[in-house]
Formats: sequence, C-alpha cells, structure tokens
Amino acid sequence: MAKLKDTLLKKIEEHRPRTTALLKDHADVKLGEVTIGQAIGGARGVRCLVTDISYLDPMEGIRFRGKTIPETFAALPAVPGQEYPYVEGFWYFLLTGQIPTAAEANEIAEDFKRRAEVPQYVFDVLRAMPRDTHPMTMFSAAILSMQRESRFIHEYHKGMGKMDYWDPMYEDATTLLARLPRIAAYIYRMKYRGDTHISADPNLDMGGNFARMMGIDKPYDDVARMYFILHSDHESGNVSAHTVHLVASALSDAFYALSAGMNGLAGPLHGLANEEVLRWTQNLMEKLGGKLPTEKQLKDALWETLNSGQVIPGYGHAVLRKTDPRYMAQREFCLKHLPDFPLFKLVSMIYEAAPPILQEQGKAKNPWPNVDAQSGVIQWYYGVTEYEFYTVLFGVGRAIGTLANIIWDRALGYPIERPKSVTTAMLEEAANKAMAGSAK
Ligand code: AMX
Repeated sequence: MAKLKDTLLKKIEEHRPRTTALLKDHADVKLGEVTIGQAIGGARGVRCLVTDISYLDPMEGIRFRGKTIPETFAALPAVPGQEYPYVEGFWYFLLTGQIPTAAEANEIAEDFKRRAEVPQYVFDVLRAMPRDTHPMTMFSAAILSMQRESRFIHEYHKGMGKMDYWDPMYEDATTLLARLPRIAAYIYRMKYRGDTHISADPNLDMGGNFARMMGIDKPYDDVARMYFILHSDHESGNVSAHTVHLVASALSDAFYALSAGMNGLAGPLHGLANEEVLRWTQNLMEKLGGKLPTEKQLKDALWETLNSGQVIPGYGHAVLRKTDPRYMAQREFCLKHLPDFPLFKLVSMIYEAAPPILQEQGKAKNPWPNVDAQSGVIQWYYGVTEYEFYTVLFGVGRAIGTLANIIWDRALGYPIERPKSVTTAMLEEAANKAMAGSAK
C-alpha cells in the first residue's frame, strides 16, 4: 500500500523533530503533581501518556485527530450508497490525520481485502476450544495464534534500525485488522448459528463484508461501520488502549499487544459493560413478564442494583463528565431506525431515570451514560441477541485505534514503559510530612 505508507512516513518525519525537541530541551517541564489519591486510585488524571490520535475532553467527549464524532462522520468518504463512511478510510485518517479521498479510502479497502484471508490454523485453534468458551477468550486466542506470522519480530531478529520499526509494525497491524471481521464473524456463526459460515464478497468493504459474514441484511453493514468507528479510540489511558501500548512498549509485536488489550477489554468495568447492560435490561423485562417497567418499577430496580453493591452498567466514566457522545451517536441511529423498538424504549427510560438516582446516591462522579449503555440494543434489534458476543464487536473497533497508536509508538521511538512504585509506608511518610508542613 505504497500511498498510505508514503503519506504516513511523511507525517512521521515531520513529527519526529517535535518529539526530539521536547525531550532534548524541555524534558523537565512539569505536567502536574501525582497525589496519594492518584497513586492508590488507578492513576486517575495523571498525565503521563502521549498520543495525537484522539483526545478525550471530560465535557466534550472524544475528538479523533481533532474532529468530533459528527465532524468525523461528515468528513470521511461514505461507502457509495451508504450512510456511513469506510472503516478503511477512517484507518487512513487515524494514522495520518488526513481525510482520504474516496479513491484513497477505496485503495485501502482493496489492500484490506488482499490481507483479509484468515489461515485455517486460526479456525482450528477456535474449533479446539470448548464451545462454551467466552467469545472474547476465543477472539483473544485467535489473535495471539497468529503471532507466528509477525513481520516485526522477523525483521527485528534479522536486525533493523530503530527508525524503521514502524514499517513492519504497520504491516502486522494492517494484516491483523483486515482479518478481524472474519475472525469475529467466524466465532459468532460457529457458536450461535449452527457452525455455518458465509464467505466474504470481494466487492464489499470491511463493514459490508462483516454484515455479510454475520449473515445479517442491510443496514447492518452501516451499523458495523458506525460501531467500529465509534469504538475505535478513546485516548490512551483506558484499559484496552493502555494495555496494548504497554505490551508493545516491550517491543512485543502487534499480535501479542492486541491480544493482551482484548483481555483488558473483556472486564465488566470496561468493554464487557455492553454485555452487562443487556443482561440487566433483559433480566428486568423477564421479571416483568416481557413488559416494559413502569417508572416506579424501573427506579426500584435501579436502587436494588445499587443497594446490592453492584454498579449500573453503562453509566459512569473515569474521564467523561457528561453524556458520552458515542452514546448520543448511537441514540440518534436508534431514533432514526428503531424508534419504537421496546428495548430502545427501555434504554431511553433508563437514560431518564438512572442519572438522578446515581446523583442521589452520590458516589459516581459521572452519572451519565457511556458508549455501552446503547450499543447492545442496536445489535439486539438486528438479531444479534447473544449479548456475550457484544464485546467482540467492541474489540474489532478498538483494534483500529490501538493498532494505529502502536505504529506511532514505534515511529516516535517511545521507550519501554516503566512507572515507579512506592510502598504504603512511603505514602504514610509523605502524608505525615505534608501534615507537619501544613501545621507550621
Ligand atoms: N453505578 C454504581 N456505582 C458507580 C457507577 C455506576 N455506574 N459508576 C461509578 N460508581 C461508583 C464507583 O464504583 C465508585 O464506588 P466506590 O467508591 O465504592 O469504589 C464511585 O462511584 C466512584 O467512582 P468514579 O470515580 O465515578 O468512577 P471510576 O473512575 O472509579 O470508574 C467506571 C469508572 C466506568 C469503571 C464506573 O463508572 C463503572 O463501574 N461504571 C459501570 C460499568 C461501565 O459502564 N463500564 C463501561 C465504561 C466505558 C468503557 O470503558 N467501555
């Protein structure tokens, strides 16, 4: 894929002096102080990661390469005749910061097709696993199984200059990304559709082919495009993105790094929340004999969840302090395509009821919905009712952002990550010193 790589190399060469100058002349400039609360409390708010691919403002939400979600969707070339853009064009955009032309997006789509064939041994690995294995475990294992093909590790062992690391990383990442829709659809149909499979159509883009291989009619192809783009990147500090970055910082290749990131995404406080949301709403409707709850029944159910020490899935965020624009983008899709769907109505009722209850409880810093509160409803509407599969869909999307990031990590020569730990006694000593200081 000469053109994207050429553009990317140009961007890398333009960028490198900025990183070099910052390190050479300003390395001691402080970005903030780290408190005891942050050291114990999951490093919340500690500014110690760098990425130019996306930035998460607590009030505004995500911007991809400086663009909001609506701006991104509007700027990227749409697949002909479809509502949503090429995922492949979005990959170009995340990597270079440049909006591709329709021809450029199509070229990437062609390159993805050339790389998309999944080797049989990957299916063999999946087939050897007990059929009740969680689909995220299968997804992660499938990714890891392909590590033997890594160009990066091959070139590394041959001997390669550090400045060139990004190139085989790009090759691995692109091949991996191109294969993920097939792997995800294979897991889905093996587990839930009687082990029947549908091959890709060489005339379709990534979103179109994913819908086809899942066996779901239009507009599921647009759902896939929207879903993959919305879930791609949320700056670097979230568990999946940070894990991919951390593992890759040891010069582990893209296969090792992405597989590890997927294991983090599979946690219920992170990507698995979309599964939890559907489990919660389905349980509630089941209890009520399949009917929508009254306002009172819903409030009681939300309080019951909180009082039993559980979280309300799909609500809250470590950084955001308003409704997630990824939630809103999906809500708009629902209002257009499935406004009367009972599950969407229930999710909309929760959207009204949950925030004031979380505020009244007074624990969650952000009482508003995140991306996961809305995404399962759309899947359910189009027939993907097996909610344990939802995080795999998130994973295909998250691969786009995390892989783009580790290509840039290599291009800018980011070192192995190694923060310093302290002991509890050291924290106590620091606390005592601070107390003594303020008593003076
Ligand atoms: N329901 C109930 N309690 C919640 C809550 C929720 N949705 N969100 C936060 N809280 C609680 C926390 O558990 C914590 O309680 P504690 O003091 O007893 O430990 C307290 O409020 C303070 O937490 P916070 O600072 O507001 O959030 P956080 O940064 O520690 O955690 C998150 C963020 C997302 C893990 C949390 O809001 C949560 O558990 N939400 C529900 C799960 C969810 O939707 N996860 C998906 C997030 C998006 C994603 O990554 N896919």
